[in-house]
Amino acid sequence: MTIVMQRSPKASVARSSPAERARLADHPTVRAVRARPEPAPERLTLARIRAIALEAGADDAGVVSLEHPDLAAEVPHVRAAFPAARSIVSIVMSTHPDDIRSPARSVANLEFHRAGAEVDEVARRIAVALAALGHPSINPAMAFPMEMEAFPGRTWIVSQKVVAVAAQLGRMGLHRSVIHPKLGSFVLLGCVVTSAEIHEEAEPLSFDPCVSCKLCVAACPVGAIEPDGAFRFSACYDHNYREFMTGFGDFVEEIADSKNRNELRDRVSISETASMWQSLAYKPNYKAAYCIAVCPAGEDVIGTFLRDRAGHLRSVVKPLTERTEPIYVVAGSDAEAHVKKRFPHKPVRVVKSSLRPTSARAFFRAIPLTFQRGPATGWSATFHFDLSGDDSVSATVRIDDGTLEVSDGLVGVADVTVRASGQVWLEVATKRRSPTLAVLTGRLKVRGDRALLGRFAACFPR
Ligand code: B12
Ligand code: SF4
Repeated sequence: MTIVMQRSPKASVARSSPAERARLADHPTVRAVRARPEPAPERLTLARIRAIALEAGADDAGVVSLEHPDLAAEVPHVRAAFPAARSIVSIVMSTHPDDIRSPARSVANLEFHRAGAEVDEVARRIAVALAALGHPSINPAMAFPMEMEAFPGRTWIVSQKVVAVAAQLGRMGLHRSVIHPKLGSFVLLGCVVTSAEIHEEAEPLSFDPCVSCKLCVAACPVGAIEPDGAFRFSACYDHNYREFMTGFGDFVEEIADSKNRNELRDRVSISETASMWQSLAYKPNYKAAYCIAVCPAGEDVIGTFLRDRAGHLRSVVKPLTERTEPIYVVAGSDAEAHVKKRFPHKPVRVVKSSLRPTSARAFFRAIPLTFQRGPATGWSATFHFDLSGDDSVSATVRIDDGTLEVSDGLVGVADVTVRASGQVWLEVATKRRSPTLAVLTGRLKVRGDRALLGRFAACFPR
C-alpha cells in the first residue's frame, strides 16, 4: 500500500517558495493594498469611545480595561472569544417601562426582545466603527444564543453586569440586576470587546441608585429575591426560563414519558404547549421579570412613586402579584413553599429541576445554585465526599441551619463520609441509579448517619 503524504494548505502557505511569493506580490489585490498608505490606529480616549457609542445609538456607555481587578474572572472567557482583547466597551439601552410593567406578558416580552435586538445592533455598529479606526473588535451577544457546549457551566462570554458596574454605569440592585442612576432598572446591557487600549478610569458613581424599597422582594412570584440580598438562582430559572433551554428540555421529557396523547394532555395543558410553540416560533417568552417591572429606582422613573406610593402599588405592583398564572416550581423547593404561602391564587405547576449536572465535579459547582434553605433549616452536618475514577472529587459540604458551604478537599470532622466512583455518585445524585442498590452492591460506601444523606438530598430537590 502506498501512503501519499499531503501537505496541509496552511503548511504550504507558511513555506511558500520565492516563485509563489513573487506571484502573490504581483496579485492585483496585494498591489492595490501595498500602494495605499496604512493609517496608524487612532489612539482612543474614554471620551472618544463614549462619543462613538452614543453616536451608534447607545443611551449610555463606558469603557474598562481588562486589567481592571473586577474583570479578572472575565478575562479567560473574553480572550477565548477574542485573543486580541484589551478593553471592553459597556453600553446601556433603555427599555420602555410601561411595556415591561404590563401584566400582559406578550407586551413585556416583545419589549425585551425588541430592546435586546437593538442592543446587539448598536454593539455591532460600535465594533465596526472601532475596527475602522484600526482597533479590531467583536460584539458578543447581549444574552443569547451563548456558547452552549459549556452548558450547564458558564455559557456567556461576558458578564455584562460585572462590566457595566466596573464602567461605573450603575450598581447592582437588591434584585441582582444593574440599576442605572437615570434609567433605573429599565435597561438592557451590551458590550464590545476591543483590542483598543484604555488607560483612564471612569469617575466612581457617588451613590447607589437602589432605594431599598424591597418591592422586588414582594413582587417575585417564586421568592427568588431575598430581603438580605441573596438571589435564588434555581427559583428564577425554573419558572422564568420555563420556555428556554432546559425548561424546554423538561417539556420534551414530559412528551417522552407520556404513554399516549391523553396522558400528555393530562401532564401538559394545551395552553402550555401552545405557549411553548409561540416561544419557539417568535423568541422565547419570559414568565415574570416582575422584579424589574416594579422597581421605582432611577431619576427618570421614580417620580410617580414619590408622588403617590399607594398609586404605584395599586397600578404597577398589584396587577402583577394578583395575576392568576401557572408558577413553575420543583417539588420540595423553597419556591414551591413561597408560592403556596404568598400567592395561593397562583396555581403551582410542578416541574423537574432544569439544572442537571453532567459530571460529579459539575455537581459540586452547581449545588450552590440549587440549594434550598427551607429543608436545610434547623439542623447541621458535615459531609465528606471521596469520589474516585476519571471524574474524581474530594469535597466537603457543610450544611448549617439554612446555609451551605462547599470546600475542596476533606475538611474538618465528617458526620457522613461517602466513597464511590464519581460516575456512580453522579448517577445516584441524578436519580439514574438506586442509592439502596448501590450500597448493597458495595459501589457506594457510606460511613456515619445514613439518614443525614436523605436530608442532604432534600436540600437539592430535582
Ligand atoms: C445567567 C443570566 C441570568 C440567570 C441568572 C441571573 C443573575 N442574577 O445572574 C437567570 C436565568 C436567572 C436570569 C434571569 C433574568 N435576567 Co439574565 N442574564 C444572565 C446572563 C447571561 C449572565 C448573568 C451573569 O453575569 N451572572 C453572574 C454574576 C455576575 O451574577 P450574580 O448575580 O453575581 O450571580 C448569581 C447568578 O448568576 C448565579 N451564578 C453565579 N455563577 C454562576 C454560574 C453559572 C454557570 C450559572 C448558571 C449561574 C451562576 O448565582 C449568583 C448568585 O445568586 C446575563 C447576560 C450576560 N451575558 O451578562 C443576563 C442579564 C443579567 N439578564 C438580564 C435580565 C433582564 C434578566 C431578567 C429580567 C430576564 C427577564 N426578562 O425575566 C431576569 C432577572 C432575574 C434577576 N433578578 O437577576 C439583564 C440584566 C440587565 C440589568 N439591568 O442588569 C442581563 C445583563 C442581559 C442583558 N444583556 O441586559 N438571567
Ligand atoms: S425594587 Fe426597590 S429594593 Fe428592589 S432593586 Fe428596585 S429599588 Fe432596590
